[in-house]
Amino acid sequence: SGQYPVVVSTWPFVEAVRAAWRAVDNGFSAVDAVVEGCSACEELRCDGTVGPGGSPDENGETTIDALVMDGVTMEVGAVAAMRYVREGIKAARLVMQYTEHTLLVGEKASAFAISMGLPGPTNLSSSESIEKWTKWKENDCQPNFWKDVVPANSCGPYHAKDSLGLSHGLCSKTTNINPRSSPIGRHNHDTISMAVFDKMGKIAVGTSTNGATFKIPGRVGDGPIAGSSAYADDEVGACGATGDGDVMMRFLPCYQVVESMRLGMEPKLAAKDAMSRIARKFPGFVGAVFAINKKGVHAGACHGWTFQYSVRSPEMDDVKVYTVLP
Ligand code: SD4
Repeated sequence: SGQYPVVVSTWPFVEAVRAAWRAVDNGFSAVDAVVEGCSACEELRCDGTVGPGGSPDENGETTIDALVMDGVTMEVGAVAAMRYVREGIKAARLVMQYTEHTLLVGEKASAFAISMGLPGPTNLSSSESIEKWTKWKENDCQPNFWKDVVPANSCGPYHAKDSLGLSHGLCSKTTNINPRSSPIGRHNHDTISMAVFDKMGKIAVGTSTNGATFKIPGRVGDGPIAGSSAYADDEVGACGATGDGDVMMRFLPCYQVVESMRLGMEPKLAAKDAMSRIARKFPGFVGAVFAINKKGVHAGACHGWTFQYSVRSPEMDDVKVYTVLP
């Protein structure tokens, strides 16, 4: 019908939405269009943080978490902490399309992606990511993701090293471990999450991210978790999320949003409710979701920051960016 296709994305990732729009408008499926849109963001390195060369971990390495979900078949493909392969969303799609699995991780995810024809192994660092990491290491080296108590005989934040970069004995003490103030912010958020309704009204969602800046190596965020960073159900609608994935993945906010809409809640209320459930337990958390129902009604909600999401639908001439205040 006239209300489709529709593309929605976190943040003002206008080029990514245009790429997905071109795809659906040319008759591509929702899944194909989501892959096109998220790939565009990876190639453009949206905000300097999605895709290769984005936010490094404590060791200076950049990795990728990505997810694709088909809201008709409820099939999901995802990769987490993927190294050496630049095309996260395409790797996720390969998992969904060619395997019975849902999530592949780490080096084995890379090996799978490369075996299926994606370019690699390649270095995911960029001059920007190396510079960012070097500065962090040389200056404050503030451990972002450690609680203030670590076992006495452990190295704790193991990047706590001497001026030569060496850890010795039980590692030099870090004086200043911040209790968790959210390290995620507008310009180190690193995530595209996108929903597409194709011409037939079929829905797919996708996510691609480098995760959290200076994360502990091995950390996997909400990006590759269906129901957390994104969720779609053809009968109801879709949701995409961004923010502090370590907290958000405990609540599956996008699953929550879709289920609330299934019960008849308007997108705005469903989105707000998903945020406030998290905020009740973690008042300092930073995050946001967008929600869209089958009628094409969309809304956003956020906590701890101002959120923007982008939409392209048939009655618009171009992508429109919506701003949501906390
Ligand atoms: C993560 N959710 O890995 C991602 C990061 C993000 O806005 O979305 N930041 O936690």
